[in-house]
Amino acid sequence: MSEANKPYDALIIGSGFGGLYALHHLRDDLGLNVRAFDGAGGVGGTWWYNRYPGARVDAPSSPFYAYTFSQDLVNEWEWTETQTSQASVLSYLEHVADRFDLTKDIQFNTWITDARYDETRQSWTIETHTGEQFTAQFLICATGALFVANKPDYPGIDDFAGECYHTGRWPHDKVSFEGKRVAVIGTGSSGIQCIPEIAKEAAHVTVFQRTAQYSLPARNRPLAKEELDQARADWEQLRTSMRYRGGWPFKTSRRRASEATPEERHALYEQLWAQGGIHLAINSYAGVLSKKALNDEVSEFVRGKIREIVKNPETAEKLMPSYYFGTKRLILDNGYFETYNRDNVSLVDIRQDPIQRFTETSIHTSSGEHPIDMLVLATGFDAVSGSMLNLNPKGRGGLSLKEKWAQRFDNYLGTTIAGFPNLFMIHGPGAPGVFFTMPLGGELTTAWIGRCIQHLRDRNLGAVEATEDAESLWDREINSIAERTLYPQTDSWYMGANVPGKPRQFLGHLRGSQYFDRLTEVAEAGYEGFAVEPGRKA
Ligand code: N01
Repeated sequence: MSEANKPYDALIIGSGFGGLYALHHLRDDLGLNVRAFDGAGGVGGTWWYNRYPGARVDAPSSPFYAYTFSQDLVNEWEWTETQTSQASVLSYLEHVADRFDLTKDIQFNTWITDARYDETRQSWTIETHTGEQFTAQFLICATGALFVANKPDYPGIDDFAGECYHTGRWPHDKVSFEGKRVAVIGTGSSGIQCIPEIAKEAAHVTVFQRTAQYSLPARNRPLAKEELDQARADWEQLRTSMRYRGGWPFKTSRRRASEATPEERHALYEQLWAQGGIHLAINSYAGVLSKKALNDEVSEFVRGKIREIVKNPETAEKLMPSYYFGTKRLILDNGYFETYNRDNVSLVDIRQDPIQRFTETSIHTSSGEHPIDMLVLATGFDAVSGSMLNLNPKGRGGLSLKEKWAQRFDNYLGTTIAGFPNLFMIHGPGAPGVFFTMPLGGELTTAWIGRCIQHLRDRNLGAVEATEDAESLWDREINSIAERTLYPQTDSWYMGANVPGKPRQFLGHLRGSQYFDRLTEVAEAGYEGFAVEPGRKA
């Protein structure tokens, strides 16, 4: 029997952290017949594509940005730095794929061009770019929260004749910057990670900045053997802490700002800045992301640090962020602001001096022409909803996801969608996604999906589908959490504000631990908010 004609229980799209674990759990723990697909030539998802120089996990990661489910895996993998590099995460995922014998069930270099639900057969059929079809009762979309590249459409940009790379689609062959005049557009995590590395080699780097950013020193360093051994010894307890502390094993501060003097607060900010990582955001005082006055104080502290680091006062002023600290993804850098002290780096604030057009060899802004040899687009992604819309599955009655999500990304629990029975998303809109450690978040979501599938199988049920009422209540639930914070007041990819024309909606669940409690409650209440259908095949 050809692979395409085999009867599958579940099909998985994507082989990043989410898809790999889904394959392992559904196949090896639940005994389902599963096949996975990936458009890339290997496993890794985000880590397969984002190979730009300086790419690292944007959190104090090792050994926590990793799978938690296997103590043996934890014991055998040697993390070497506190802020893991892309190459290291990718090697780890390749190791996981080998160790759990996952690769044999993944079809690489395969784009899924269509996915349709058959109401009579209660199953999904997907089609690949070569015309092969596969059918299964369940479709698991591990398509990636940060996958679809956001590319600016400045007049003439396609006329540019030099090398052009998007950070999220970086080539596998080495890119040389030597002797080149490089333009970088975008100063999110990707831009801020790659600019210092490109500047070390290029003749000149011109950064085109739309929004000045808060970025904190990563203070990346070698991970001591004793630290790693301690984490291994305490793994079960750390894993539980991560589950109940928003994805990381660190305690967040409950200190009250009102109980400290301004001088004491400043001294604490200094100490946390020196410590590096995300400590300034999570370990200063309670409410940095919800109380304006406190947020203003922390914002001003970081602006002061930028002024201290950047020697040219005019450049420093252009680098002053003005949105609420932490309401865009916090960035950890390795010498970003220091890079502006180099002679071969200059900064264009495109809010003051907008990009007007491209030519074959240059970028024109309102103040003049910038001749360049290479263009690096660090302009981010159509985040969270983009990869699902790219797949555009067709659900009940042929309803396409593009139609369903034309105005709002309605879903239930960030993982299911009314009108799309038996389809599950990992890290969909409304799930904690980047607000939790993504590998662990993927494991917990997959465990819930597996439990739901088992529930159906044990009862000979053929389909499970979120109700529209449950979607509305869910939408209110996650938005009411976001509205208690300063996040919705900032234009960010969290709000869909980075992509022209995208509906404005908060795209994540801010309380990951509470979210996973909700998933358990829903399951224990007999899958509250879902309609089920008896199986028709038996
Ligand atoms: O993308 P971004 P990113 N003209 O959207 C600018 C994760 N990540 O790839 O702020 C000019 O953050 C845009 O400007 P503005 C991480 O979660 C993870 O850097 O919208 N500029 C911004 O400066 C991160 O948050 C790791 O005004 C334009 C930049 O481009 C997420 O990926 C490592 C523009 C885009 O910043 C995305 O980061 C790196 C235009 N038309 C990233 N359009 C890991 O650790 C956009 N910009 C896994």
